[in-house]
Amino acid sequence: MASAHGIAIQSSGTVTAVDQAAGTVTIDHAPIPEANWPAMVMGFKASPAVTQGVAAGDKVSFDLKLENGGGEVTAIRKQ
Ligand SMILES: [Cu+2]
Repeated sequence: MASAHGIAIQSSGTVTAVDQAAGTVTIDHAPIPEANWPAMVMGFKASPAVTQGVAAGDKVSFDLKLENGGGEVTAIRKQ
């Protein structure tokens, strides 16, 4: 099976939490077939610059760098 490690993808969802101090964002995201993930709520790494102005309840699309079963959100766009 091909590994999704390190690839950059786009997805969408609803933000459920932002923790700028911890550098995380939690998103109720759409299915991500590149990672074999169904729709789910999960936390991702995200720098404070990326989550600036983003709040729980925002519907967003986002760029995600997959890594080791998780990932880092590198851009967020409000819908
Ligand atoms: Cu997930």
